[in-house]
Amino acid sequence: MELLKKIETIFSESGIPAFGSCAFAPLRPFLIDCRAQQRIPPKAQTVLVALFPYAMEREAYRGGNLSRYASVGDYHDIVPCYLERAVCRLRQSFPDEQFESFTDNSPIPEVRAAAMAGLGCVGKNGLLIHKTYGSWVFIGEIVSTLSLNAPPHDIQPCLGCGRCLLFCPTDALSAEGIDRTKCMSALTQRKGTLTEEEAALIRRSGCAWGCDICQEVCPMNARAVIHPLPEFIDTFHPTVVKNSPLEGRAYAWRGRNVIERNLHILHGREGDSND
Ligand code: B12
Ligand code: SF4
Ligand code: SF4
Repeated sequence: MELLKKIETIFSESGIPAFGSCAFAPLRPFLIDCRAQQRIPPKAQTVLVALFPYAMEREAYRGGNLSRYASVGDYHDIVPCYLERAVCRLRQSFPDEQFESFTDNSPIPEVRAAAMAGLGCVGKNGLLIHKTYGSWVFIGEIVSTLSLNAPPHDIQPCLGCGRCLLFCPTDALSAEGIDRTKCMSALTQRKGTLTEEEAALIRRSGCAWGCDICQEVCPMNARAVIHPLPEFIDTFHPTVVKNSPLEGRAYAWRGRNVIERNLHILHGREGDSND
């Protein structure tokens, strides 16, 4: 308990607003096959999971053409700064232990890990829903050899109202989970030429990158506390136009062609010259 308190203090002093922990062993069968797996310490015992709220008030998105996660600076740049601050302090306090941080490009199935760390329930939309911030959080984690012997949390389901399934524009969600080939978020990130049907879906969504529908309709998000990290406030920009700088944005990783193809689908020639 003492140990957990100390770690909690380290996370909170690192500016991280929500923290939990779970054992590494039950996650092992679910690890995502990726290069970053090599960074997991061979004697990993614990996953320290952190949440990073990013949503602004609803009105702030009016007139924009980006999903909420893409409206703020790229979390692949921002979240690691927080995690590395915590890692530095952890290494000072526990010099004999190993700590490796990850976010998104991570072998850890982050929604599952966060739920097992007691940070919220898992929605039928496949997302982690925190009791204070709702699902508008990024997840990051530190895998460690430190042993906490924390009692495991059972994964809790959401309210189960089914609104996310009902409103998903492509029927990507079902009782079996998400069909990622159908998800609009994946569609906006796909390279190459889209079919007329796929282009029509993007046009209807009004979104040049990502999709928020299964979160917007979720009643568990209705009272989400809006308290984004300062770095997300500073980088908030809910609209992308042709020739917008890509650096530091979540839509940069697929290259300029993909985001500009989507803008062309959404705004036609007007989108092309809207700079
Ligand atoms: C690949 C990926 C995608 C793909 C595929 C999504 C998917 N869910 O498979 C695409 C491109 C579609 C995508 C879209 C989005 N993503 Co994404 N994605 C990932 C990534 C990199 C891996 C996901 C994965 O493969 N998980 C492993 C597979 C095997 O999990 P799974 O079998 O589906 O397991 C699920 C179920 O089994 C269920 N489950 C397990 N046990 C139980 C028990 C009960 C009782 C219940 C009910 C459910 C349940 O929960 C698990 C998690 O969803 C993660 C980061 C990571 N490393 O985890 C981010 C991540 C899940 N994405 C994230 C985000 C923000 C999004 C978008 C909201 C972005 C947007 N606005 O467009 C959308 C949301 C789409 C959706 N409804 O999921 C966040 C989610 C944060 C949160 N609050 O949960 C993550 C965690 C990234 C991060 N670091 O913050 N994503
Ligand atoms: S992000 Fe959009 S397309 Fe994907 S599951 Fe949610 S509502 Fe459906
Ligand atoms: S919309 Fe309903 S079913 Fe879907 S995640 Fe939210 S509470 Fe669960």
